Amino acid sequence: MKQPRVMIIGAIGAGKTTLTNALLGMTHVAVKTQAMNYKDWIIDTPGEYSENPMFYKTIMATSLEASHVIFLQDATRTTCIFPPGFSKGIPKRTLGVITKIDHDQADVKRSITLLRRAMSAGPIVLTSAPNAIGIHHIYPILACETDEEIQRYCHENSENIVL
Ligand SMILES: Nc1nc2c(ncn2[C@@H]2O[C@H](COP(=O)(O)OP(=O)(O)O)[C@@H](O)[C@H]2O)c(=O)[nH]1
Ligand SMILES: [Mg+2]
Repeated sequence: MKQPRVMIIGAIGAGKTTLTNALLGMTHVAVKTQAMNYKDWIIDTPGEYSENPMFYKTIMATSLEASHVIFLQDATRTTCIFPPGFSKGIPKRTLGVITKIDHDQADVKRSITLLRRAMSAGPIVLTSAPNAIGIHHIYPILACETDEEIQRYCHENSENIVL
């Protein structure tokens, strides 16, 4: 199995760094900072890159170094910062992650609708970092080699994953 290398994009405060740390803790790999936002097999991007269209080119260019791009959507947010169809400009496998589903203000259904506009294909995993919900499904999905494998995994774990 090839080690995935994933870039995480999303708004400021959406939970990118929290998710990065949870994923790295979970897979028991040493955290070695290779450059500013490179943490082992994860590229944790600043939220400004997703929020400011001036940085879209940087996102596109950096995605070339990754095998996958994770689109993060904060369940408490009423808007999605990515423009419609944004994932079409990124020639990599995409995975959606909804964060903060534990929050009082979370609206999971709304988040899925918002995220689908930006990310047309790929599964969406529902997560809560403090409650350790959903996060353990991310690595197995990234490790899948084919779309069929992804679909099988998602159907078997459909309580926290939407296809
Ligand atoms: N309730 C809740 N808070 C979260 C969750 N994930 C992240 N947070 C909080 O959201 C805030 C921003 O998280 P951070 O990872 O720094 O966001 P980033 O700017 O996208 O890197 C922090 O206070 C986190 O503790 C979650 O799943 N549930
Ligand atoms: Mg951060």
